[in-house]
Amino acid sequence: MQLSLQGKTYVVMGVANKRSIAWGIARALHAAGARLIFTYAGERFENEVKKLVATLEDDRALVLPCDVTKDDEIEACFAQIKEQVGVIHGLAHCIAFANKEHLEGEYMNVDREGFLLAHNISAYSLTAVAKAAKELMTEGGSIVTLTYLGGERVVQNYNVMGVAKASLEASVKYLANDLGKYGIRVNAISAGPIRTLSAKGVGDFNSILKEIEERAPLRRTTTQEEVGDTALFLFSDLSRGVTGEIIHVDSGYHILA
Ligand code: NDP
Ligand code: N5H
Repeated sequence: MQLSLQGKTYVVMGVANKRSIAWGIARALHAAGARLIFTYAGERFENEVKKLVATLEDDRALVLPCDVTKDDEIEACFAQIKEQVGVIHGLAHCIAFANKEHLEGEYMNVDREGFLLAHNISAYSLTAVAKAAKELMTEGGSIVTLTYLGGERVVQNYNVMGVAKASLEASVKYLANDLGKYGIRVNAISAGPIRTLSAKGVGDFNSILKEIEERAPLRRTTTQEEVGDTALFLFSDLSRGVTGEIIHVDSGYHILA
């Protein structure tokens, strides 16, 4: 059965290029007939995002700037969305950032500024955009964010991002509790490693992928399509009883010792 999200509108935050997990989610939502609104952080990727969105050939799609470190940009972005579409039914938060030098060596080497930057962009931003999105989710809604196993366990080099993901996962639960009374659900997908722009330059990504292929129960690495399809489930009524949940889409790797 093909799920239909005909007549529903979703905000997708965090497409940088065609490899982005956000783009996998967007394709799944688009295939189900949803209307999509894309947000991007800086001018750096504006053209890339606009080019990609054009390939959807959907003239209802919108592309708006939204740097999540700036309250005024979040406010302006959701004011635009309100003006142009009114009601939204869901939001995909696919955003994270930490300084490269804090993603190697010992966690302890992070400084105050780097710690706060990672938490600001990768964790607080979910709460900031959930607050803004709530106002437009007048028919109920579903918010989905992305996390990684390194938020639950120590994974070499993930460091400050792991601490930020732990905060993000706790935020999912507190937000789910706050927003449940408005019919808004909040969940996270904990994805297995996928080669994206963020993962680029990460030392030894090949050996991380090889370990998954050799040891994960499903003996293969995670794809954008697998994450996209789980997001589609979380955005649809099929998951109407699910909130505050962290769903692992990682070939089962997280169950291993
Ligand atoms: P991408 O590099 O494709 O996406 C990261 C996105 O974060 C970019 O689109 C970037 O926007 C956005 N971003 C960074 N800073 C800001 C900001 N200040 N305001 C708004 N957006 C910002 O990588 P992924 O698709 O891999 O990452 C998406 C999510 O998935 C992240 O939360 C990541 O932690 C998570 N994840 C990734 C895994 C993987 O293996 N790839 C595994 C598990 C989780 P811009 O390009 O416009 O700067
Ligand atoms: C254990 C690992 C490998 C080591 C850690 C990787 C952490 C990655 C997450 C963050 C988001 C990467 C990051 O911030 C990179 C930036 O410093 C530099 N890159 C950029 O600025 C690019 C151009 C833009 C688009 O990136 C962002 N984020 O804006 C984890 C891996 C096995 C899995 C993984 C890669 C997880 C994850 O959370 O992404």
